[in-house]
Amino acid sequence: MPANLTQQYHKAEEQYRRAKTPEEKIKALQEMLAVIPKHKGTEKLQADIKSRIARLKEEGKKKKQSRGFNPFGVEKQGAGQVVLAGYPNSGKSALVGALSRAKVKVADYPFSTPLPVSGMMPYEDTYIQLVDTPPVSPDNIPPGIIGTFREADALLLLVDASTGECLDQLEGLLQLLQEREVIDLSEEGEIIAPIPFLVAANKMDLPGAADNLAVLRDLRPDVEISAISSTGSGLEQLKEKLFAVLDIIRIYGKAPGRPADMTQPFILKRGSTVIDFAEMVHKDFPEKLKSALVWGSTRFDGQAVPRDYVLEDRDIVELQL
Ligand SMILES: Nc1nc2c(ncn2[C@@H]2O[C@H](COP(=O)(O)OP(=O)(O)OP(=O)(O)O)[C@@H](O)[C@H]2O)c(=O)[nH]1
Ligand SMILES: [Mg+2]
Repeated sequence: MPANLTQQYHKAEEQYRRAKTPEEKIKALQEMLAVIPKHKGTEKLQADIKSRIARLKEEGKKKKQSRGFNPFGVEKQGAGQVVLAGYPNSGKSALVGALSRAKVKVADYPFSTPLPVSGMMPYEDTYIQLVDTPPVSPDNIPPGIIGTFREADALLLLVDASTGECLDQLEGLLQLLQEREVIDLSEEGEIIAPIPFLVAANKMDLPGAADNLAVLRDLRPDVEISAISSTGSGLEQLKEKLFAVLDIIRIYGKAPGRPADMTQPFILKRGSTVIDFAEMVHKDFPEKLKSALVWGSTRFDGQAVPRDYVLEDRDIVELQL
C-alpha cells in the first residue's frame, strides 16, 4: 500500500468498506479513483479500483437481466430499514410524509399507494429509512409486498384508531404476517422471530380514537402500541421507539492521538463486540486487534477493554492494533 494516500482517499475507502449495496460500492470506488494521487506509485491501485468498478457493474447488469426489475425491492440506506404495513387509508403515506422528505401520495380514498416509496427519517445523528407501502389486508396482498416485508430490518404496523375496526386491523395484520412467516409470535404473543415490529395507532386526533386505543390495549396487552397522529402528536416518541426496535448501536471511531470522528457513526447490531467493530473498519483488523480504549460505557474514559468487550450505543472506540 503506498504510504502517501490522502485523508480524502482514506475517507472514500472507509465509505467503500461501509457500503452495503453494489451501487454504494461503485459510488465509493469512483470517489476513491477521483481523489487518489495520480503517480507511478499508485498505478497498480488505480488499475485495481477500475477493475473492481467494472466487475461490480458487470454483476449488476447480469442480475438485472436474470431477475428483471423488481418494483417491490427497496434498496437499503441509513442505519436501518423500517417498512410500514397497514390496511387501506390507515395513514401510512401521511406518516412517511410527516417524518421524511419522501414524495408520497396522501389521499382520502383507499389504495392510493401502488408501490413502495422510501424516505430517510433523521434521528439524532443518523437516518432511519422508512418505506411507505401499498395497503394489505387478509383478502388483499399485492404480489411482491411480502418480499418487501421480509427484507425489512423492522416493521411498523399502522392501524387507524379512528375506526371501530382498529382491533380487526391489528389482528388481520398479525395473522397475515404470521401466515407468510414474516413474523413469529409465541403462544403468549411474544415476538420470537425473525423480524421485529412495532404497532402504532394513528389518527389519534380524531373523535373516538382514544376509546378505540384503550380497547386495543386491553385486548392485546402483549403488543406495544404507540399512540400517534401523522398530523403531529406522538411522533418524537415513535422515532425513539423505531430506533429501539431496530436494536442497533452507534459507534464512533477514534484514531490514536486524534479526536473521535463524531460526524458519522458506524452502525452495529446490539451485542456487538470490539472485534465486530474492528471488522467493520477494516477486514484485516480483527486479526491484528490487541485491545481497545473505550469512552462511554466503561467506568473510566479511555479505559482499556479486551477484544470481546460488548459495546454500547454511543461508545467511542480507539482500536489498539
Ligand atoms: N385526522 C387525521 N387524518 C389522517 C391522519 N393520517 C392520515 N390521515 C388522512 O387519512 C387519509 C388516508 O391517508 P394516507 O396516508 O393516504 O393513507 P394510506 O394508508 O397511505 O392509504 P393507502 O395508500 O391507500 O393504503 C388521508 O385523507 C389523510 O389525510 C391522522 O393522523 N389524522
Ligand atoms: Mg398510501
